[in-house]
Amino acid sequence: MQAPSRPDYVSVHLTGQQTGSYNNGKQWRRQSYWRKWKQLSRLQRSLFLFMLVLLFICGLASYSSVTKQLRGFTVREQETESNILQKPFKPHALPEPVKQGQDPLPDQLSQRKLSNKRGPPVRPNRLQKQGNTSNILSEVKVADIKKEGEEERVISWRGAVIDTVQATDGTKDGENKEDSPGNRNVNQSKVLETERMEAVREAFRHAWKGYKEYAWGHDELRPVSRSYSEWFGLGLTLIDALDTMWILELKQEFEEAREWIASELTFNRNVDVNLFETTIRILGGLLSTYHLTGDSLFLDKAKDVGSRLMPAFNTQSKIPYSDVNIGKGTAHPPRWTSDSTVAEVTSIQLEFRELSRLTQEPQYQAAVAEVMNQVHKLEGKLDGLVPMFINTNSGQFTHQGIFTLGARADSYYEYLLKQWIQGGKKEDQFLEDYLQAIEGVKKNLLQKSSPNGLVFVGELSHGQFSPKMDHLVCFLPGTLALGAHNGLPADHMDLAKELMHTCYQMYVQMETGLSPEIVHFNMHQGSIRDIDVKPADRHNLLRPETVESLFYLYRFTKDRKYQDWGWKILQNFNKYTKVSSGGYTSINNVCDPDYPSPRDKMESFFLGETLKYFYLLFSEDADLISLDKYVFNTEAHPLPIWPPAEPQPL
Ligand code: DMJ
Repeated sequence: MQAPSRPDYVSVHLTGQQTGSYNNGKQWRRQSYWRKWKQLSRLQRSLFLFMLVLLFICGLASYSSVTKQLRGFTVREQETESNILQKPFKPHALPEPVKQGQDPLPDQLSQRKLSNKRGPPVRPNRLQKQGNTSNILSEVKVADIKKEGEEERVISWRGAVIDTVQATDGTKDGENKEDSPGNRNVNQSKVLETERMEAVREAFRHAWKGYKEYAWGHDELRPVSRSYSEWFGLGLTLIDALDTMWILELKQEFEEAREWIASELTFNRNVDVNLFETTIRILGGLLSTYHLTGDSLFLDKAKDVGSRLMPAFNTQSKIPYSDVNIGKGTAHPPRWTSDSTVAEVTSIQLEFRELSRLTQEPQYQAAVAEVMNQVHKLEGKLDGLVPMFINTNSGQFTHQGIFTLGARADSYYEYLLKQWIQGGKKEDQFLEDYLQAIEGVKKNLLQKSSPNGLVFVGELSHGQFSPKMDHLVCFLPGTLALGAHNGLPADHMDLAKELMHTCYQMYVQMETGLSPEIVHFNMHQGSIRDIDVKPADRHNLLRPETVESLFYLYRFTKDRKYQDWGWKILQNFNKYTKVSSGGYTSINNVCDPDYPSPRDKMESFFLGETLKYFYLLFSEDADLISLDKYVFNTEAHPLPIWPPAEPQPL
């Protein structure tokens, strides 16, 4: 083959390595390119080099984005069943874009009004039937979650006191700037309402899937190990979740649970149960489900368990023991003390009072009223604030001088107000004790943090103030708002809003956007951040209190920022606590988004309370469990407010 005629290749022969035949070898070509390069002018060479550098930079930029994508794929491919915590989800398929004004779920919206009366749930569950639609919806939501989660990460590092809504809003409650989420038009609001309520139903279904598969009929799901734990051995989660399923219109799930109660549940068991926990979760859950459904099965079970709890009151002082054996009919205090917890003995009243009203048997109400009367008269309070322990022999407060609105005292205050509301606002003693206690909180426990002035409720120990606040205290904004709604002073609502803001900050200032169990507020001038968290307090148990308060605040103010705050919290529960095989788990470390460290437990109140309050928060229907007709017990089980004319059992 002849070499092509290229005059500048003549020099090829200078190498002395060519054989005369055509040679397109590398070296040959290199040399002729070099000759060509030398023949170019300086300007041409500079231009050429410039182009090369430009190409190199562009190449580098696109390389990094491609590798990022590739890395994403690899990670996703590696996500096997053994990956325990569900990672932020990327949608595989996007749904049709929603046109303006178009409702993506029209039939769902048209049937939005939910029944809270007796009878089966009225809304045919379209999404339940159409599994695909549901999946797509969930994908969109999780895509949003990812987006919003990322934004949040930017603003929510510890120390930065910024909440996105307020920072961009800057207006007072209810006054929203044009582009703020609070100023949605009617269509946007409906779409959001549907999407968010459906997201809660989806979360419930996911939690239920885990419970059903790995813990059916047992107390609590251990979602990570795909097993269960027993506390009382009474199907605690199943009973706690009953009315949530009814309210969320999860008919099939509800029917399965009802079937288990009808055929499997027996309280005739040789087992020690905690009086308070059994009352608020089981008795409360059965009573509220009876009211919502009208199904006498639940009332029969409520009577059964209620009567089996009564031996707890057989004490010298009539202050009940903490533990009862519901099979043997015996009761006792914990092994190490004859004390009971004040919150426990004063937060069983709504349920026992209702049991008396329904059965017309006065002993239940009489027993719990006796406790309230005694506590009302006791020495050792500080401006209406109560100590944390009470002795079952003497009937006196013990461990005096320590005051908190958190663990061991919290729901005492809640039940003062709620008993007053339940009984038709006639029992003045409850109101007086409640009002006095709130003044006591203001005087002794309320402080502001530094540098940003977050209002918080601390603790007092023998006159020494501690800026420690349990997440449990976040029930207080909701309770204060409920009181204001029922005619109590307007400044209760002001305080509710301030504390609500603080409770939300307890979430957004953490790296995961989830609150720890306990925080400490900084009070000294020159602090860099308002909130500190001790290593031992970094866990999150999927508790409901903040969501509960957001629900009350939204119902009474209609300020959508509360819904938006709740939405962010739900997204973070999905992001950091959802377990891929089903269920949600408590976590050990809200400060580590890379490894929140699952605790392998889904508390029953996640289904009984947290998800229920999320659903009610996102609903625009104020008649869905109207707060003028129902009062929620401390486990989020709605009990009816007694009709005014009805004769009381006592
Ligand atoms: C629930 O059992 C109740 O809300 C109780 O009053 C406090 N603790 C849990 C939820 O955090």
